[in-house]
Amino acid sequence: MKPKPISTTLLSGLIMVAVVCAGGLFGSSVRADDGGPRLSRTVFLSGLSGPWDLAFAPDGTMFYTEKCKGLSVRKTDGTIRHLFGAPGAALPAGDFFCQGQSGMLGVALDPEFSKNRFIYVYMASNLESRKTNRVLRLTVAKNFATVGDRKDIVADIPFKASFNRWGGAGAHSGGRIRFSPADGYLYVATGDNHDGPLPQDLKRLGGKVLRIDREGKPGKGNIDKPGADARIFTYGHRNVQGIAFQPGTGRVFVCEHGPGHSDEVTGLAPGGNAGWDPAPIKGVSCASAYCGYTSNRPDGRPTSMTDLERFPDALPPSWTNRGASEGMGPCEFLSGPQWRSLSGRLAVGFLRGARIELLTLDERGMAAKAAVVGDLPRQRIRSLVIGPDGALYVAIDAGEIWRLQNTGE
Ligand SMILES: [Ca+2]
Repeated sequence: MKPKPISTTLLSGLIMVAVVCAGGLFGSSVRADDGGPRLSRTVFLSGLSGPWDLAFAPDGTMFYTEKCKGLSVRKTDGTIRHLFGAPGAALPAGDFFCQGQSGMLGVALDPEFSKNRFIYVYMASNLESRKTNRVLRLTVAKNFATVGDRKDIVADIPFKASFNRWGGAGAHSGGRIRFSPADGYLYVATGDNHDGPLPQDLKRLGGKVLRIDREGKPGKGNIDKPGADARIFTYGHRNVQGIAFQPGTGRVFVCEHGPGHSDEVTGLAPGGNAGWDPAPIKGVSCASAYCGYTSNRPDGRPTSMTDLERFPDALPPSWTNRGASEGMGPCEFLSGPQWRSLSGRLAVGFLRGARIELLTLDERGMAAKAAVVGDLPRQRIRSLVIGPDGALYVAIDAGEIWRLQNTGE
């Protein structure tokens, strides 16, 4: 999210999605009402440093990442142990570093964790002279005190190595990782690194959603295009921060930062192009050859998050925040009887927007309604995860993890 859009003032939590979209291309833009549901909130953990993501074992043991510290675990008796990453961890990683938006980001547990004890993290690594983002698999000891057997299952996700006109090193790294309960594959969100051609480049892994097995091998039914890296599920993304699987359908939705004019929620389909192409079109020049904050086209219109003129088959967004980009972050479906009438809604967190919205999707996967969760402190929302107890756990940049429940309706 850089540079900052002009007026960013939010009035009483209203989203400024405003514009009714021309041609009906984005019929999914809906304005949130701010009289949305109120959830009960307790602070589950505090005193953390930049918590980025969390994942639960079936018994309630919680693993969490902190961007510059690494991976830690909170056992069900409340004890905490720093497992992996920075010095002081049970297993330090000499190649781990944090810079800009990068560091120890997503975490996911293997669907068969109880049997294989596998955990996965997404982290920045300087193991090779060219820094990359990696997906690592580790094995957790029975007593949760240590991890070992590191295996780097994806080692070649691009990393923005140096500052340019558009921001510092480590920008736009994506970083969310989630296993699909429907197909058992690991989905990996990557970012465009402020690199113009990267999202539409099918040989490189930035600006993509990858879909792989637990060894890092391509999933069956991924992209089917000549020369494409077979680990790619969808391409043409800017900086996906949230991955969520719809209960009942198993369909995957991603939540993505916009460049100052629109964040997006998008339902994915194999091989789909999400329509982001910040490379200059012929006759246009952009600083550092990246048009993501300006225009990639001769007529000067802002580079579109979903360019349906140039990519008519692009994946249409389910929801778009066309008034401003507010740093859309994580997303997660609410599911289960404890959510009552809210079950099935997609919870979406915002960083700069500092709120959680609940989207109601129609049968096509398009947002039909949106509501802001009421009475929450205004904090940058970094991660949303449903725990084994059915509650929604929320990591905020200010160093806390909350537990939200529906006790109101
Ligand atoms: Ca898009």
